Amino acid sequence: MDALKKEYDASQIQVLEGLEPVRKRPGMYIGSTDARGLHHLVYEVVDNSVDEAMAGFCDSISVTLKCDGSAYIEDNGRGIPVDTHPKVGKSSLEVALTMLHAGGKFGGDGYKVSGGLHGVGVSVVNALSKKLIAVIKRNGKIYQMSFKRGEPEGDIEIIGDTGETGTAIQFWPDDEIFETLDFLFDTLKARLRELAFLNKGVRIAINDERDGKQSVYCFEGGIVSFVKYLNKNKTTLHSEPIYFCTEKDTSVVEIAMQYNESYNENIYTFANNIPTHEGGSHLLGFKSGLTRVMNDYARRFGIIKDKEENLSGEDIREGLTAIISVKLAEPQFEGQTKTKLGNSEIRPLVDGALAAELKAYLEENPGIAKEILGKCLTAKHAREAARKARELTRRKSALESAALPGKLADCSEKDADKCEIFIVEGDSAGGSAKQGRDRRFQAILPLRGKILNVEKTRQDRALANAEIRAMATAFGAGIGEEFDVEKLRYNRIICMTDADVDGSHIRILLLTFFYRYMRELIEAGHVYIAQPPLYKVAKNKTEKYLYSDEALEAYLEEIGKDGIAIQRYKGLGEMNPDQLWDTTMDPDNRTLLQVSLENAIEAEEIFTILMGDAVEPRREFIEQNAKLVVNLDV
Ligand code: 0RA
Repeated sequence: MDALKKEYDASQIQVLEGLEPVRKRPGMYIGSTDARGLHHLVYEVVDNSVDEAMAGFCDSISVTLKCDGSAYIEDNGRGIPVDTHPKVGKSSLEVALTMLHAGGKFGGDGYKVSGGLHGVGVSVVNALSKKLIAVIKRNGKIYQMSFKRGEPEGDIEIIGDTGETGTAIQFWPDDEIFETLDFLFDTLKARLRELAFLNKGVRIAINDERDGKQSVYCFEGGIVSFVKYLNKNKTTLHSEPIYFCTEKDTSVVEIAMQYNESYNENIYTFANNIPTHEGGSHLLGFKSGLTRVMNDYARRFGIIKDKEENLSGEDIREGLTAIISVKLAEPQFEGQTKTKLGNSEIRPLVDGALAAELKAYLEENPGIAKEILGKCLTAKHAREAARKARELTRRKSALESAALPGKLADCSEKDADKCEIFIVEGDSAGGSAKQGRDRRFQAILPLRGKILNVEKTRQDRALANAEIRAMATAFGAGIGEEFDVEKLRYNRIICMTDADVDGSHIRILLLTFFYRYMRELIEAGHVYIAQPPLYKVAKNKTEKYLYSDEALEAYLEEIGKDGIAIQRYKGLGEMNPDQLWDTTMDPDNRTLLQVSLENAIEAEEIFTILMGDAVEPRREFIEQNAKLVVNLDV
């Protein structure tokens, strides 16, 4: 990373303005003031520490969640400078913490690679904290300075001597700004692990003093370890990922890739450690280079015949897991969510580097090359079959004037925003649901038997499956590559399954199907899980439904155990239509869980664990599958 090292002094910090705008419009600087924004505060500080690591001055970062609600982030970098800033006459530390900086953290070429999500710097964290304490070890001394809602509480002080260097920032997020102050260990952990993968050799620890949970990450293999981690529950085609790192001018391109036997493409891209969900120039370069080199090789060795068409990009990426990580001086983030890398010079750089490296790899490993290309060829044939199957479906439905599935009980309302569809397992529960529903806006689609496990099925067979076709036609938004969320006929898709192990299995099969074939459905928050009651407790003339074992216990505690009758519901079918409406379907009474996709890497892991070949991790997971969902009253 030598290309990125730059000498730095305080005068290179570009000063712009005070922090009032941050407190006035926090969303502009950290995206939102909900849980997501709250966690961004931690990321912002950590990103600064990671920048120190990228510049080669820091190899250990720790995050501690304190019992008093604060977050404490410490690193062993050079320490934020404390010398007097020539232009402002204040310490650089005070400037860094109380002033907003132009176009990213530091202007000019003072400090080139900047990670922070919005590149806004620690001053934003300070502005949005009711209290912040910075402790700097530098020049043989320990300095400390405290702030309240962004304002200094006194001068910078020397509080001791030290032979070490580093920065420690402790902050208490402001309850006047944030809707929630609860840091989530798992959320932070996932991002810190990602950062540790992306920055090899940097030790990143998280320690939750509220409940004693802790994790430490340090990966000597960097993104090679990342790819192995992503493939850990899969069968791979070659034991070591293909890896290379290329530097040009001030840019660095690092790629690790490994094929597995699954049918999924699993590529994650980053620019300066920031996930680029919308892709961009680095991803385009990767794809074009990959497609060209694979086709060239396949032609040269007669794997595809002269008269045959080329392999498509999708054929080549089936079963491919890859990490593309670029680091560059001035990243341009574009797209709707500002997660698309715009820098056009990166595309040829990635394309060229990948082409050269991969070509050499294939030539040196002819056995692996043959395996990979054999898989690409199978994918090509399956895709051709799938296309035929899709065309058949489309022609057929055109003939039948886009007939809805026979077992769908549709609603009368046509405005998707008002409509919901219950996916119900089995005919008997389907019957109760059909009778109990409000037919104006609630549709019911009963599914028969087990849903196909799409994780183990190629697309052509999945698309031929009757239950899958019924869902696709009922939703009306297409499937797979053609899925278009705008065409959805119901904006709430509600999985209503029994509250037992079978029910949860069916639910996971459904979610897997949505995730693989209609991912936007989940991303846009259209998928929900109904919560049927587990118990009915009757005493004298009162009846009460309870939705969990804890709720049952608490209730029994409250009313006493004399003269009561407890009914345990094993399935939806045991409830009559009125009961099903009252407890599970009535928007005024029910609780729905909304399925969310916060972290794609974790979701990927979950679906692989659940639906892949290994049995034990699956059993463990199903028992606590609530991890996938967040509670939300609708
Ligand atoms: C500006 C300049 C230098 C380091 C930093 C900022 C810095 C900021 C943070 C925030 C958290 N940890 C940090 N570590 C370092 C370089 C100073 C030099 O040239 O010695």
